Amino acid sequence: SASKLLIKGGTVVNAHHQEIADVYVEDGIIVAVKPNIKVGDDVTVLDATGKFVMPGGIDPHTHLAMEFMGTETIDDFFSGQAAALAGGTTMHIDFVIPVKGSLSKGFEAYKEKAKKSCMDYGFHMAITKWDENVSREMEIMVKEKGINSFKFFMAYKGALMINDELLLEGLKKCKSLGALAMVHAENGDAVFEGQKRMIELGITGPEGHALSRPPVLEGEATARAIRLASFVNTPLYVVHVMSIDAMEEIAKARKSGQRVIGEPVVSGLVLDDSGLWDPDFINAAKYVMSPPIRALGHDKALQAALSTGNLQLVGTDHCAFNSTQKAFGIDDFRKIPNGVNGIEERMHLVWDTMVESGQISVTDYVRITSTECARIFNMYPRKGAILAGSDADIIILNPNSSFQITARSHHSRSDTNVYEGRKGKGKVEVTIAGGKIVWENDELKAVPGSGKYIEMQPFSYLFNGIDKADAKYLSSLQAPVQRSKAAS
Ligand code: DUC
Ligand code: ZN
Ligand code: ZN
Ligand code: ZN
Repeated sequence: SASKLLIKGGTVVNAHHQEIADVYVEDGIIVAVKPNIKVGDDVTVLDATGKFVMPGGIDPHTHLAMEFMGTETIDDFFSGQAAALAGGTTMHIDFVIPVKGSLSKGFEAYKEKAKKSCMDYGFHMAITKWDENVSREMEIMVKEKGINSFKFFMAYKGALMINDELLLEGLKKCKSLGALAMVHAENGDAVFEGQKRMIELGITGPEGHALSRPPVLEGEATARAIRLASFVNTPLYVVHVMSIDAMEEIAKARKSGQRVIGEPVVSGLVLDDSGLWDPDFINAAKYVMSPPIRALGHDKALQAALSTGNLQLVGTDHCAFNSTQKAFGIDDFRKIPNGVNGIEERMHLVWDTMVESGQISVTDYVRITSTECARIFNMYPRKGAILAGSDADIIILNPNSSFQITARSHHSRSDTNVYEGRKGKGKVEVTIAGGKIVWENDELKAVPGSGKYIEMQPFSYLFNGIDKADAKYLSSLQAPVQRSKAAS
């Protein structure tokens, strides 16, 4: 029956180890991983000889069915996840946006949107303002709702942005709850100024988007967030690291021992900003995301940082819009909905760019596309591993086959694709989610409602020893110096 599966003869890859072995799955769980497993004829057998058997991808950063910039992202929890499965990703973590300032209402709204899920998912929570109620609700989210990460926006002035005072409050609250603080790091005041400058110069097209918010603004905000997290002594996760400037701040902080995680996204790793100068508006507008895709050179530097361990895992920021939505900004780049696709393309593009090119090993590939995400958000080894007892979220990748990307055949609802025409080596031939074959022979069998909500517990490994460091700091504070009140 479909609930019993044997994957035979492949190279089974985990983040620290690879070996030729069989993988036996029953009722959605991996039961055994060892050579020469014998089974009865009620078991579906997949031959993986010459192929890699790896944990399904986990995308730490997506926006499905999100209301944003006067519209809603074109992929919902079904189409976005279907696209994910076709590209070898079996879980994602999406950002809940509060409703009318209420985290609980936002959470309920997202649980409702996610009812059509065809793969497992988890949630981060975006914090877009600060008051006592938000602080109280953060506690409920962590203790009762399975959320262990909160994202703060240092950009989007007048909409989502919070200032340093509130960011500090948020960092302290995250620390007390054992939740991971995440930041969108761009200097929002300076971006606002940069945008005005472009419009005054008459630069209203998509290229104005990149010119108005250069890497220096990402570097500044990244450095500031890192220092504030150091002051509070709590771990920090920097989402969508797009520039050398931001990456170098993260590398420096990590070298000094600070617990900072840097997440590059696929668009930043494999694209450069040249598309934004395309004379065709839609061709250019499809590349508009924030922070912007950078000039040639940043891409290669971010790849190198991933390979040396200065950056830790790869997301997508999948936030897809179609041409009609992108056209909202035809007269003013500030009105172009920000976001690019990637949930379907991530596993292939990272394989081709990083493994096929020889920059990283296959075990490293598993770490940066799956295991590290599971560890950071406290889901390991249920997720991110091919071990007895882990969820049966598995892909079979053929390194000798090839992929080709086009909007004509992708599974996203968008009519464009920022990776249009890309080809590469390595193809996900089979995707197994929750023990079921959902992608095989280029055929998708995504079942709405089959995805589960994965609750994530606080105090991941990033918090180990934080209290000791605090105690050391406190004990190092000397008694106040006693000074005589009389003037001498
Ligand atoms: N950047 C995007 O491009 N889209 C969604 C939100 C964000 O920060
Ligand atoms: Zn082993
Ligand atoms: Zn962001
Ligand atoms: Zn995002």
